[in-house]
Amino acid sequence: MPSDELNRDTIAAIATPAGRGGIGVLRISGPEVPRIAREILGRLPEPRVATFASFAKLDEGIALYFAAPHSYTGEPVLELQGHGGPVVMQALLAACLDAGARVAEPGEFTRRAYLEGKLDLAQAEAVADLIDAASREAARSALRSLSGEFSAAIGALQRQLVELRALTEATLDFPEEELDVLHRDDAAARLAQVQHALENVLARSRQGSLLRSGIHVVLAGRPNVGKSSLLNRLAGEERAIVTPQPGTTRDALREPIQIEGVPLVVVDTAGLRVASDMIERLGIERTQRELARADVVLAVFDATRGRDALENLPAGTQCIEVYNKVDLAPGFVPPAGALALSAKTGQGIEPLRRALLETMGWTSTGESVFLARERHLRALERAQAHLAAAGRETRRWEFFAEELRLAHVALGTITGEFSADDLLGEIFARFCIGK
Ligand SMILES: Nc1nc2c(ncn2[C@@H]2O[C@H](COP(=O)(O)OP(=O)(O)OP(=O)(O)O)[C@@H](O)[C@H]2O)c(=O)[nH]1
Ligand SMILES: [Mg+2]
Repeated sequence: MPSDELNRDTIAAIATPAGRGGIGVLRISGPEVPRIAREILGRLPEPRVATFASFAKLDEGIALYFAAPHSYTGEPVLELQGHGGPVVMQALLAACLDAGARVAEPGEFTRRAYLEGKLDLAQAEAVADLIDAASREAARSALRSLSGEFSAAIGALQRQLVELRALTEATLDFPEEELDVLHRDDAAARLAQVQHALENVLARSRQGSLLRSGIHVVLAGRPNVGKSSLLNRLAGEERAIVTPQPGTTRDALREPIQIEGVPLVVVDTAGLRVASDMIERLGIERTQRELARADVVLAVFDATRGRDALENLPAGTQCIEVYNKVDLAPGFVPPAGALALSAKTGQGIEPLRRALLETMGWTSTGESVFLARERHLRALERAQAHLAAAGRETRRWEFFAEELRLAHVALGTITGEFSADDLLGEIFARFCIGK
């Protein structure tokens, strides 16, 4: 269970973004909230009832009081919805600080919610992921994690492990030969079941992690092959300058796009050739840097000219070859594995979008995906390794049971059942203030 942080202060923060707004929300949480509420509002509002009040004569608006434990943090919470001007909100925050609260750190409200057992760690992370979601698909997955679907899947795996451990430990107490043989078959079958279930969770998590990260796709090719035109086509907007003159693009231009809700960043670059001037030379150096960082390279060729030699494509990076301007090359057949398209007419763009998703490892299985973080993937992989090790220990039950326990612990780090304090610091520091 999460460790408790005793002697909690009362924390306050402006929960709405900085600047002007129709409403500004100030949030306070902690043991001193009832007293501070009386000081600022003149009384403690009835819990969960929207109450119109004057806020320390600085503003007036709706006060909402949540008594512990029925609040976001599990502590007494007061939310003041006032007029969202920066001066008013700051003055109101100052009044709360004068009354004894301190300014909340990023993510501190959610951290308390976690410490109070309102959310587990995976759910707390989902709060930040929902706020930061780069696409609707990502938001939907984050909400699923927030509502506990991911944690429930982890919990189900853990229950299976506990059962198998209990059975095994019972066998340890009765080491008769017959029982041992019986258990060996049963244990192997049950272990295979857990492994299968874990693989399913891992696959769905790997898929979901794509929704978070935003894969970098870099367009590369000789000048004038139509890289910028292709970027514009994929973005659905005229973002990059296109001219018939080779060497138009000098700077790397990044454009966030979505394909089936999967976010990616497409980078247009200066065409690769021997530079004709210093600006172009610098541009081409940038292209090389972008290429070195790319998750996927789109090597663009001109279908009317065929394949150019493209040096310096990073080895080991996934690459899709496309032949552009097929509208000018009727009957053109691309080499095996390459795509033919026209940035001008849009012909062949759909297959390219599908190829991009496929190269990234996205498959629309129809099954819901988990918006997993790198941390979750590592933990699932650790659990997987321990289960594999258990599979090799069906003659030494102590070791078998120990591997199951280690797999259980690895899974427990996802929900925070087993967690280190530095991990908590790292996770919550990336939240926004007031959350
Ligand atoms: N017919 C036809 N013309 C195209 C197509 N794609 C691009 N072009 C034309 O080819 C020329 C170069 O296009 P750009 O998109 O600027 O090419 P680029 O690869 O970005 O060129 P640099 O920035 O100079 O490296 C422009 O005149 C475009 O209109 C296409 O699919 N069909
Ligand atoms: Mg260009």
